[in-house]
Amino acid sequence: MPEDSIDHIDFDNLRERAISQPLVTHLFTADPSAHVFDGKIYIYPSHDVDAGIPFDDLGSHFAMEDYHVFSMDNAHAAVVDHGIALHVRDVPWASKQLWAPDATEKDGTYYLFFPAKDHEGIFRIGVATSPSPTGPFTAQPEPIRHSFSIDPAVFNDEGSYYLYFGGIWGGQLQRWRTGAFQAEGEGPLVHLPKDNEPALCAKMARLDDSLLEFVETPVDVLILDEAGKPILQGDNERRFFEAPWVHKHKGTYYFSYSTGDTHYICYATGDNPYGPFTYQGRILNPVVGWTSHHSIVAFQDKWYLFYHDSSLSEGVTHLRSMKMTELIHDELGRIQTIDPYS
Ligand code: FUB
Repeated sequence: MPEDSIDHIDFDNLRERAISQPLVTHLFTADPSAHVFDGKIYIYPSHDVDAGIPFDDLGSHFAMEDYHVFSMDNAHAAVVDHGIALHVRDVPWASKQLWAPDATEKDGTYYLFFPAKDHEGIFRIGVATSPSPTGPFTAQPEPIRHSFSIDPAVFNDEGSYYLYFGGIWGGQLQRWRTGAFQAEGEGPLVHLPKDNEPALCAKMARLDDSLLEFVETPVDVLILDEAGKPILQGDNERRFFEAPWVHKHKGTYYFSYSTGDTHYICYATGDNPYGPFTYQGRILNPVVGWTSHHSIVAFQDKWYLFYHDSSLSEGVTHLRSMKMTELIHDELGRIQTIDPYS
């Protein structure tokens, strides 16, 4: 929901109509990536702060400096804040803007994947490791080789690990169309495809055994329409903007993502982790706040959507609160669209 429309919102009424409440209120948290490790839910969100930087289309106001990890013993349990898990000052290659992270586990080591701007102002993706799911995490001295842009999401497909990433506008994905970073040109629309051209795709690559490197050059995550044609850049209500996520349900791979300036979380399905994926529909209608970003996780016998909104901060786009609600796949595998306010 755009920031200029919040003047008319009755926030008391909106908070009453919300289908779920913030999981924590002592911090602002966003972009929640949830996983189940050893029978508990762990959440890896961004930690939103107000750095006094004005709103712009490049997301400069998202000036986050650290990550906290949260856990829940079950889907209804109290949320525990495990404190600072990683700070930007402890990441040698990074300068600022710790945006949406994700995590995974392999052989007893936990891996936190995170984007940040390097010392040249270019978004890269780093990895930090810990023997505990709650950290503290130790960052690798360099970002992942050949990584770029934002919003890493790691998907463990029965022991093969894939990293999905990317985001347009402030996430800089459009600046990598030639394979090298194009620094010249102002504003978020520079270097984007034309409206009648295929949309810019999220990227993905399989990780090597160490989970610290790609084994391949990142490839496009193609989203096709019902006729088998690539979704176009001008199709703002369906094209990829940011926040990729993959889950697998009954053998089908679900690629979900945010449409950014139209504020939907949508999904597409495929029969393998590389896609292509065919557009299916909306998972989440717009929340209060400009961004929408989610994760989807199975816990015990249910599926949950983790998401965020800005209702607690009364519409401040960069002060968001993570939430969760049940997500339903129907008998045909379609995801029921969720309305965040009833
Ligand atoms: O939290 C900063 C950015 O906002 C994320 O990386 C995007 O997905 C959007 O939620």
